[in-house]
Formats: sequence, C-alpha cells, structure tokens
Amino acid sequence: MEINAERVFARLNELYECGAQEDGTHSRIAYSKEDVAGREIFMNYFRSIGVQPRVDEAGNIIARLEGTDPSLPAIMVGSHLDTVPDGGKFDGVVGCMAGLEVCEALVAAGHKTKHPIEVIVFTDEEGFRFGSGLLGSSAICGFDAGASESDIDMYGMQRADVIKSYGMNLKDLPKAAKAKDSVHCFIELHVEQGAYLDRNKLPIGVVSSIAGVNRYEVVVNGEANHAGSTRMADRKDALVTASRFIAKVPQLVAEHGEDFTVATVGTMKVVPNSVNVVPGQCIFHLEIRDQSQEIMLKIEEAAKACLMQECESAGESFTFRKISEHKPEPMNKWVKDTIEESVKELGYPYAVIPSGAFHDSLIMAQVFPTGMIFVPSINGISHSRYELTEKEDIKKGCEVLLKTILKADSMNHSCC
Ligand code: HGY
Ligand code: MN
Ligand code: MN
Repeated sequence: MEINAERVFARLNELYECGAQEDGTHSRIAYSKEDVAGREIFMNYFRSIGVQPRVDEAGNIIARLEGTDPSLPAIMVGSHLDTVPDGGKFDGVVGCMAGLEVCEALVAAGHKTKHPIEVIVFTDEEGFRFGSGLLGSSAICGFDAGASESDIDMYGMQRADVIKSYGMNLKDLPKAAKAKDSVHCFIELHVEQGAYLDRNKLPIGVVSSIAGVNRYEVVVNGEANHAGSTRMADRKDALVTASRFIAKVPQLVAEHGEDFTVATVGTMKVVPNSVNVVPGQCIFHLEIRDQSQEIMLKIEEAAKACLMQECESAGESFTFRKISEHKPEPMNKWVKDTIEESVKELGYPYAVIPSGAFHDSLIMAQVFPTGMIFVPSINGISHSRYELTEKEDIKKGCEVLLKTILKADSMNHSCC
C-alpha cells in the first residue's frame, strides 16, 4: 500500500490557502467562514473516494470506512483543522490528512480491515475564540467542555450565536458521546511543535505522555482617569499592576517548576484602551503547563499570591478564575507499544518523547486507548506561519500510522 506524499502536501497547501486573509496571513479560526470552507474541502476529499462523512452534534466530522466485521469497535484516527491566528500549514491538519491518505491507500489497494476505520476532525481544538478548546474531543468522551451559551468571544459575539451559525446547539453536545467499547483505539499523528526531533535528526516521535494545561482569566481592577491631569502618585493604573505581575511569571516558574514547566500570559485586554486614559481594567489569560499536576497547582498558588501582593501594594483589586483544567495524561501502553513496533519494523530512527503541547488525545486518553505519533517541526516552530515539516517526514509518519492501524486491526479488544 502506497502513501502518496505529493497528494498529502498538495492538500495541506489547499487547506492553507482557503484560510487566506486580506492582510496576507492565513487562519482557519474555529467557527469562521474559512474553517467552514476548509471542512467542506476535507469532506469532499472523502466523497471523492466514495465515503460520505457525517457531522455529529458537536460539529465533529466523522468519515467511516466500514470493516469486514460489523461487531467490532472502530479504530479512530484524526486531529483538528482549526488554527490559531496566522498559524501554519501543519498543526492538526497533518493528522486529518494522514487519516484520509491512509483510507485512500487502503481503498486503492482494495484492502478491507476487520475493524471499521473512523477519521475524525475534532471541533475547536485550539480554543482561540473563547479561551478554552478541545470542545469536540470532550463531547466525544462525554465530558462537559465548560462551554456556556453566554460565553463572549474576543469579537464580542455570544457563543450561542456563533455555534448556531455553525449548525450546532450546545444542549445537543452530550449526544455526540461515544460509548467506551465502541472505540478499539484512537491514534493521532501530529507535528511535534518542539525542537527535539529536528535537533536530533529523528523522523518519528512516539509520544509517552501529554502535559496538562490549566487556564485562568485574570482581571485587575484599577481606576480609569485622565492621562494628562492625574499625577503619577494618584494613579491606580491596572496595566502597570498587571505588567508587574506578568514580568514575575518566569521567576515563579523558575522557583516552582522543572525544566519543561511553562507559564504564559498570551492575551491582554485594556479597558478603556485609549491613549489618553489611565487603564482602569486589565483582563488577561494565564496558562500553566507541565507533566506534573502537583507542580501546576504549586505555580497556580504562587501566581495568586504574587498577584495579591502586587494589587495590594497598588491599592487595586483582582479576580483570578480558572476557566479550564486538564491534568497530564500518559498514553495507553498497548497503543504506544504498537506504534513503537511499527516504527521499528519500518526501520525509521525514533525517540519516545513527551508532548508539551496539548492535543485532542489529551482528552481521548481519559476514555479510550490512545496513542500519538510525532513528526518533526523544523527548528521547533509552530503556531506560526513559519511552521514547517518536511514532505519525507510526513510520508514516514503516514506509513507509521498505516502500519499501526493494520497491527491494531489484528489485535483482539479483550487482549488490550
Ligand atoms: O495549545 C496547544 O498546545 C495546542 O497546539 N492547541
Ligand atoms: Mn495548535
Ligand atoms: Mn494541534
């Protein structure tokens, strides 16, 4: 069975181009018209090989290739198509295109697996608009994604309206849940988004575990006032106080974290956001990630204490609200071992590595036997237009995925 890397690359380019923006950047933010267009292109690829995908109640696209034994649970593969703003061609899309390519190779070879194969595109993995993502995978697992109809996105739009225009209704989300025994395993191919594989010239990573991620919305309340007539000593400048806190975040990580612990403030909203007004309020998101939940909680406590100190000394107040919480997850042993055996048989150099980025697999692993395959990100760049993965490495990743599917297909559910 042949993986056609040229075809995969051409499709990655087509999806990228459908996210072209007027300012020259490319984005397919979840629920945007570009996201809708990209999903349609993806579904058409499946239609062209005679498979009609369905869209579930959470907006997930599921394309199913029937197996020879209808009583068997599905082998699921896939990832996400939504991007961050000015994102690249590979994050998420590689996993969806790889699932499609494997199906196309199987169909072309006339090879029928025993288990059905389901290629899934999860809804809103990135969580850019509402601050928390993984919506589609959470719904598949029967978890509450913490989404509320009254959530307001960064453009001031209500979630209820945004998802309605996407053909979804929040109250129907639970109907997307899959029974535990309906999934044999879930395998996600993804770009590493870090530099380990590229630095070590390895084409494949077998993922051992995925870092946990907690997100917080922080509001610092100062006092808006005239920027010309309010003396420096009389100000309660929320942006200055927020900045003092943010500048200390790296220090908190150094004190309480380990080598791969990270914490980031990646958004900032200043109210009223006027050049001649002392900022009265700052709203920003803090994110903490690590392979240890204990360390994440230690940093949370330290961040709260630090913020309290800064606000008290400035005479200001704050709120600190956890908006999402995901603990670190190890990958399932039999799926991980099956991926590793496949790489060995193909003769590709590889390493077993943890993932610092999160993925839908972080959620899927809590319910279904889940494993991940990484391919290198050149210079470790991702969430950027400069994201790059070589065609040859994507081909190898697809081959590992195909071999892993075929091996998993021959395994008995009760043995795993
Ligand atoms: O943010 C992440 O780790 C993922 O790429 N969405
Ligand atoms: Mn991403
Ligand atoms: Mn991703």
